[in-house]
Amino acid sequence: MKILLIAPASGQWRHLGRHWWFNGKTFRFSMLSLLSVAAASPAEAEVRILDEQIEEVPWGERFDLVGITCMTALAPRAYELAELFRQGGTPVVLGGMHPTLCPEEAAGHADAVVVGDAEGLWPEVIADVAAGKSRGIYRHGSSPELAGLARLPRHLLSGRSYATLHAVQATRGCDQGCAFCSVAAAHQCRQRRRPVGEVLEEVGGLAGRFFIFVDDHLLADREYARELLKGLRPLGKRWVTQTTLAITQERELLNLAAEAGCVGVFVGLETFSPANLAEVNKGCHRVEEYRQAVRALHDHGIGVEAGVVFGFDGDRPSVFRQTLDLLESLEIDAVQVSVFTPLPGTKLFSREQGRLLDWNWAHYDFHHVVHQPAGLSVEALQAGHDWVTRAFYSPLRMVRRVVRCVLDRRRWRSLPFLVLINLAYWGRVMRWHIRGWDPAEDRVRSSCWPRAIWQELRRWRGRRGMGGVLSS
Ligand code: B12
Ligand code: SF4
Repeated sequence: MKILLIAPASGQWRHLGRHWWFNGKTFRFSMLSLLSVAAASPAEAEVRILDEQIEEVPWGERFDLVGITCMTALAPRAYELAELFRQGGTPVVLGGMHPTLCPEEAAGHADAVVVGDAEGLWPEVIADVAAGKSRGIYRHGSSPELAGLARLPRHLLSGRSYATLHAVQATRGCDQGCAFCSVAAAHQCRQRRRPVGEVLEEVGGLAGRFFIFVDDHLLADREYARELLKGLRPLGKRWVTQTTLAITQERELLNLAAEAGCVGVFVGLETFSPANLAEVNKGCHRVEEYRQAVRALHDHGIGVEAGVVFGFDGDRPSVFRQTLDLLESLEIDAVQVSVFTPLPGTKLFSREQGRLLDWNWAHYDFHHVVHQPAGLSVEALQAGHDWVTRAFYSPLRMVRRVVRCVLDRRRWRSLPFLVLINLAYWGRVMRWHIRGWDPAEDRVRSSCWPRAIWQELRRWRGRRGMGGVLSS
């Protein structure tokens, strides 16, 4: 049986990997979703993985079954591909985050939909669909345990097109209940964990020194975290992950993480307003602790990529400049800027449906305004999001970050992470001509770059405009 597994890509992401410069490679590192589906496939199946960021769909070739994974922003492209294959007589199965959260919608475009993990359901789905007896939506009775997962067939991917094929997942889900988060919704605020021994065996078998934990909150369970970190220590690897700032409250854990080879973390700071955090039920972070937490991570040689979101009800035009200044003053190493987006299936979506301006899921990628903000115009929100992205990755600021890191011996370990990720985001700004302007100023003045450089130099020297939100 020939199975084609597709990771769709739309808009400017499609075929991005074909460019020889700024081709999005740094952001292509996981593919664990389809590798896991491939691993769960029957041994006799011939499986091929296709990534639309890199390759064209082989329309001329015949497959017995097509499986497509998708996040919300990629659902329209996934549905388009599904229609085309089904018109040609090939059955299609959909899975991944969006079909898990909107299974009825996805079922209208496919022969079968898998809700949640592929493991434990996929062989049955294949057999049913091949026999023309699909039950439509397939769900687990209860979420399966993560012990004994099959070995991932990483050889199905071409290493040249990815930053690394060494992505590993130790846990699934998150124990927090942030209202905007698809992970919280899909996993019902629960986290499942693989046996530490199996994770260590997988990591130990990876060639080279660097790998990525794609977990959403790797260090959520302290006991598990300690055991995992102690086991990682002798392997001498370097790795990055996502977590919350809670890790910085326990020195022992932070020391262990550093000794285990952690050189960078992504943390969703989201906003510098406590009221905004409360609006989305993000209870694991306190704004007044940001500064100390980031400092503690830096002191342990761990770089910090922060996620920030604009468009909360409390945000006004001044929020963009203020956030940029605070990110600088905290010495954040990299930032992922997002627009407030109620994703279908989340608590936020149920609450905010009445304020949605755009129902095209392709725009639910955190970079388009799809929701009516309370204190900003749609134009200002888009412009401010773009402007902060560009300004944070201006060459002047990037050089400053590198110099700061080089001057602090404790941070040297995280220097490669910092340089790589800054260049990657800068490349994105260049390739996609991200511009914007500061909504607190008039458009012409804020786009005048000699003036912007002059202001920056003044700010650098004076450290002005810190807003007084953070404790020192
Ligand atoms: C790694 C990652 C990325 C990586 C790589 C993604 C990739 N293609 O491999 C990168 C950096 C590229 C990325 C980018 C983005 N991401 Co992302 N990403 C993740 C992350 C952290 C882990 C995904 C992963 O590897 N999981 C491990 C695998 C094993 O688990 P899984 O995906 O759930 O797969 C299992 C099941 O779902 C099922 N399954 C999955 N697919 C299929 C298909 C079939 C046919 C079947 C049967 C079953 C099946 O079986 C699998 C095994 O059990 C998730 C968080 C998460 N927990 O999902 C966010 C996440 C998926 N990303 C998200 C977002 C929003 C984005 C961006 C839009 C962010 C941005 N602002 O730019 C971009 C989109 C880029 C684009 N347009 O293509 C959101 C999606 C929300 C939503 N509802 O759509 C998530 C959930 C993060 C979050 N907290 O909200 N991401
Ligand atoms: S802590 Fe992060 S992964 Fe967990 S629910 Fe909140 S946003 Fe989602």
